[in-house]
Amino acid sequence: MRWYGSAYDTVTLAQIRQIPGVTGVISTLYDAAPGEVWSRERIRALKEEIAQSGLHLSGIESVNVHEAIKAGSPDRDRYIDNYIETLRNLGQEDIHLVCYNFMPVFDWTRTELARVRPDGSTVLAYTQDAVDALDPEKMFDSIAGDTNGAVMPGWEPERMAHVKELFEMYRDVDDERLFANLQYFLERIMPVCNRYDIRMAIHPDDPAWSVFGLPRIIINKENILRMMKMVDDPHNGVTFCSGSYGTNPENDLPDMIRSLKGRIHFAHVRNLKFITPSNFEEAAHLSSDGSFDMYEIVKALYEIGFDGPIRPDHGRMIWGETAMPGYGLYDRALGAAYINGLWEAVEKAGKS
Ligand code: DNO
Repeated sequence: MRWYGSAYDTVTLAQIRQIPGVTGVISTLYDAAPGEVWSRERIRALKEEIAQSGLHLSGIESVNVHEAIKAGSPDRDRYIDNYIETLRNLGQEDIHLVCYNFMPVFDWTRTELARVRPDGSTVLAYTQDAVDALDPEKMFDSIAGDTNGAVMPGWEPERMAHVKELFEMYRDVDDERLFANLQYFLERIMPVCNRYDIRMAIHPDDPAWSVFGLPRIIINKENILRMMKMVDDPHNGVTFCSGSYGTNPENDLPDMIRSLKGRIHFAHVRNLKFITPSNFEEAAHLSSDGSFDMYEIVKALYEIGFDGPIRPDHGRMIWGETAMPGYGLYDRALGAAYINGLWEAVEKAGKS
């Protein structure tokens, strides 16, 4: 399960501990700004707090990448040096998985955070027309009212206050330039990843296409394989997020998983329901509630010998819960139980 830390999450470690089959959490220092060095003391305190609840810290989501690195600004080396120091500190504290993304300006993008479904649950949703009609500077304000008081990952108010300047940084950055900036970053961090055996797991762009004209590259099989070859080291790997790659119905999810054998270090498993190809809403994890065949996704992960952490992803808001959109307890707990059920079924079918 993803857990944002006791200062930010409405869900407690004690609650997570009681979800059957959940043994660990993926967490972060949520208040650390991109570019900041994480101290060993703070990492250790997070680890110990989690261990005291009977769980373990399975990895970090996310150590965010400073915009100067993504945009390739002249001061990027300073921020890469800091990133390397954070990785070294994580490695020395025995943490070996780091999820990050390389999306310019906005992390994941949704146009509604609480669309009501027929059963009264609410979900996050995306409509391309709504994005096209929106001034990017207003994007933050348009979602800020709907967050149930939570700071949404990737949508920190301090960063969003500078959206205009952030856009300016990317004026000359196209997809090719973004690939080159990613390569530069990875080549610089691989030595520390090798030394401490840290698996870097890039999160896909969500949705898997350009929004507001910004470049976006981690969107399909071709690009992700290009990225794997560009820095051909097993520590350069991916977070396979079904809900993000799945935003583009042309992405064949089980096929993508099979093509990434050995390079998927972390899996986010969730379902989406398409209304039209560019209008989708999130769904319960079950295949029958959305558009994906979840059995085939889990089967593909099993068949490639995936051995990293797997977690339920965004859940619906149900049973009157108030929490960070997508990150309540109840529906994610149902998702965890379902994924465990699929895994058991696939495993036993494989042995029979
Ligand atoms: C949204 C998440 C993303 C993800 C980052 C990884 O709910 O999936 O914010 O954690 O893109 O860096």
